[in-house]
Amino acid sequence: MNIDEKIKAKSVDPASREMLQVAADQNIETVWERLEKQQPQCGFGELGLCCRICAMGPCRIDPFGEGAQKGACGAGADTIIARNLIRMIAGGAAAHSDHGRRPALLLKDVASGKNKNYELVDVEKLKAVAARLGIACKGRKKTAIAADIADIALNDFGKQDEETLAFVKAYAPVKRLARWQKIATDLSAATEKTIGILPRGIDREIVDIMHRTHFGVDHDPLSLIAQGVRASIGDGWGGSLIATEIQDILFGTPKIREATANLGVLSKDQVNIVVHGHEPILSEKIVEIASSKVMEKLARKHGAQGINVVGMCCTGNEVLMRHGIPIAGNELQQELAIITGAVELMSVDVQCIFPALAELCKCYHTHFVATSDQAGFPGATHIQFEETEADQCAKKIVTMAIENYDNRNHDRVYIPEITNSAMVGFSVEAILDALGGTPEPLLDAIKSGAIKGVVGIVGCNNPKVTHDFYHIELAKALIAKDILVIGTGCWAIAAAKAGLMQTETAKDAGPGLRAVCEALKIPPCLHMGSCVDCSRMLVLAGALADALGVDIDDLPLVGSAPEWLTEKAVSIGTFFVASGVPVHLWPMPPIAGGDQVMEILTKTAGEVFGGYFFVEEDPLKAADEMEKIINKKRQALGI
Ligand code: BF8
Repeated sequence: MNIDEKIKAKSVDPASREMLQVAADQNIETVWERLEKQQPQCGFGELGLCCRICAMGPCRIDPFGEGAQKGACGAGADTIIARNLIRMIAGGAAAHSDHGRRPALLLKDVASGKNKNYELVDVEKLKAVAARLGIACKGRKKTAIAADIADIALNDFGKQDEETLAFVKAYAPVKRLARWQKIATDLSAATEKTIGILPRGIDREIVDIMHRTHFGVDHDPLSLIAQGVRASIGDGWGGSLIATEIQDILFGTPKIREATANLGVLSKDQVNIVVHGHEPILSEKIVEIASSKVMEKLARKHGAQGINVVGMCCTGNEVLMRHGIPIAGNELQQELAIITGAVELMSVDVQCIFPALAELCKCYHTHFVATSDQAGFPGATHIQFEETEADQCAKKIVTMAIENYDNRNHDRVYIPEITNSAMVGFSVEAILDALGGTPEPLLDAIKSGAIKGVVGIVGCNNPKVTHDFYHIELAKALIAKDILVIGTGCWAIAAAKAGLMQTETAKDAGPGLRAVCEALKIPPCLHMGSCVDCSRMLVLAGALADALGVDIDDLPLVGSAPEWLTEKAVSIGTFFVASGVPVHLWPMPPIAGGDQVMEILTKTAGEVFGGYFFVEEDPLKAADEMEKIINKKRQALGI
């Protein structure tokens, strides 16, 4: 297929390029065209200088110092920027943590016997989580242990006392916990105002942000950002971690396995069902029901060769990690999957789902099915998912997809024949297994310099950046420098599609990393899961820090969100920084209009937490900067 040069600039992914060409030929609009129509975008908004918090607004600050320097209430640039920024953190932390609440509630219902649609699949994980939380296991039924875990998790959401979250205390490394306490004490003494860093209730910290950013409450950039940090810790070491750990108990802890990635996983002659969004509770059932003999028979009756369930975004990552379900693509490919004309049904739950899909699906035979009470899509078919009727709901969805195969216009189908294989499933447990049960071999490789350090890459696609370009170039540059790359979310999907998660890719790594990968038979880029699974990276960092008797910020670790888009990514970046990890970002977040906010996030944070933000547009320069940081940390550790 001949691809226009303009399309090549939109994505480096060959399958996406083909589908963008198909879309252009059919005159179908995608996110790229819609973004183009938004140009030029508001310069005040880009710098973070627009305030819409009260009805005197919208107010804006003139970045050139000539016009207004204060909003109508008197709020200056840094107050406005800090308020806007922490509202982003609140949005991100709320999305992750509310996701975590669902499996916690489900665990409680499974434990009590109220929900018989699900089971406690991973008893080993159940006991490991219980041990962390100090719950006795000996001689007790697994349902009793599960009930205790669920109670502790649910209590962490709505706690009203000043005590730190149970999950934070159980999982954060000892030195980091003490550091957070000391930071709060020092900041409070310096400002003569009580500033907290350790999160109380997960929900409470989010409400606190909404309260203090309300008109006329907190105007101090430092205490505003400190609250953002507090809520982000409640997300990373609280809500997200609860999601990961309890989903592992309910659905199994990911193990290393082979899988396939990119739009070519859609099938020409099977019923294609795409599961898209973030919460795996329904998609687990869709995968199970779709693989049943009854459904297979029904699909054949309708002329299909079977049923092909594939994933998109993080719901896709969840079923990829646990079952090896092929992944069709990352965030910027959600529309492209529909444009293949081969999708009978796309089932969505929550987060990162374009509302444009509902209209787009009407141009094809595709059923667009929304399932969450929290996510309405005008134009979608809504099939309400209730956990207590999960089997029935999944049957209804799978049957609907099969029956829709009759309506497929085979002449209109275009599936790019492009896929790549990937080794996935690198939970902390799977990594430790691959290392022989302890982190020692990884630590030895780091100490010897075979692996110089580890970079965790997370986050999204953003049409302001050529799709997947930054993700791939950065990862390639890092592995060539003997830096192990781990990551989640849309980065992980980009890396899988680009072949960076194959053991053979070790040949493109530096000699040290290559030798380690070949000895352990692992790729140089490790898929650690969905975005809530950033908690897996925190747990790994914590385990390494504890094993060395140091704090996380002593370790040669760096984070990056190189094509970030969502508020969740802002929360993730912030909890990495709070945990002691320097974090690279691109595109530029909306903070550049405030000198004080910039200073706090790029410098003061480093002095206080050991982690800080830096921004770089060029992936090779970003990789150089990361190597510098890693070398500095190595030097300080004396390795
Ligand atoms: O949670 S990486 S675009 S899909 S926010 Fe969304 Fe960003 Fe993708 Fe998963 Ni994460």
